[in-house]
Amino acid sequence: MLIQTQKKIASSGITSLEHYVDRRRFLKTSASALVTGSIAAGCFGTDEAEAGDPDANRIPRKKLTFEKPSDPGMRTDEELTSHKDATRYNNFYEFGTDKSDPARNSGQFQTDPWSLVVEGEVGKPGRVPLETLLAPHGLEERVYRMRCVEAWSMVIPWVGIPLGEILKRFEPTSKAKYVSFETLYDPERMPGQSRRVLDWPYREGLRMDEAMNPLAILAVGMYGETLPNQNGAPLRLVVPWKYGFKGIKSIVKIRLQEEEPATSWNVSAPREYGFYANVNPDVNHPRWSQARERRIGSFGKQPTLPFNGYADQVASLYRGMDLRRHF
Ligand SMILES: Nc1nc2c(c(=O)[nH]1)N[C@H]1C(S)=C(S)[C@@H](COP(=O)(O)O)O[C@H]1N2
Ligand SMILES: [Mo]
Repeated sequence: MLIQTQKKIASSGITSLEHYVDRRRFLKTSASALVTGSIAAGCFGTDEAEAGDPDANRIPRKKLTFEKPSDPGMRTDEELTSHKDATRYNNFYEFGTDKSDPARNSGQFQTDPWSLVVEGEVGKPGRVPLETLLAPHGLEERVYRMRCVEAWSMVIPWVGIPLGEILKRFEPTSKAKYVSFETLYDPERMPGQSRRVLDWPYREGLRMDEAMNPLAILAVGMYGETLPNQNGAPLRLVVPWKYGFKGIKSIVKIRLQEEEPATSWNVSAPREYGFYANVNPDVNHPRWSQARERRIGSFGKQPTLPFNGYADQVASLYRGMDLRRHF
């Protein structure tokens, strides 16, 4: 499985992925190795860092490997977005609203120690250190398309754990119909939060059956390493059939509940952003047509697919629903 992966990536001939491919040559480890520090700290080449390069003052990432092969539906063979683009062109308003701000302003953000609070409609609520949260699970790699509502997209190799596997450990009650997520609120460490550009802390949510769909993951890494801060370290949500803003970063709290949770973008601009936000080329955002998208790193535009190309896996979740609500 691992060898096949290397071939596939090598054959795409993307030179900026050299390091990524190198990093795949590691012994199997479990998710616990991520946080017990048993993997050597690696960084994306101090040799690569140029003057003014955000990598120059970045806290080093750790190399990751994954135990569980993921099936073909979870691994597109489209060309990967370069590591550089995926880590320099970001939306993470806690560190500024320009695309280059998160990489420039998040380098020193400390994510260790980190813990997650799980509360609400669960049999076993509590605050769990990240290492305890991850320890029982094997990491998986998922190569997903990511589509932002601003009409650009990327292809990213995530490393993570199915969200449903994690939620089950907390024993959801029969009243758990929705999951609500919250990002850290700490304006001292996240300077963008001192401006009221959004209703802080950033909050997102899923319906319980969406959360249990095997495509939904909590990611702890990308390109074979722990997440860069600008991509939502140490723990972020990835739901590839929805617009990027659903993929909440740097999560500190998960709450299971009976009612549909409030979400930051919907609270801030209800005419523009809904709760479902399933990728839909037929429903336009007031400012951006959703029919086509620009794949970062390539020229021109390509058509956007319903549910971002994951309709086979998720369309059944929405049978009988008004498609307009999908925005
Ligand atoms: N906490 C938080 N999460 C966030 C955002 C944000 O501003 N704050 N931006 C969202 C948006 S709009 C997108 S497109 C993706 C971008 O993820 P990436 O930078 O890893 O590509 O993160 C999402 N998650
Ligand atoms: Mo986005």
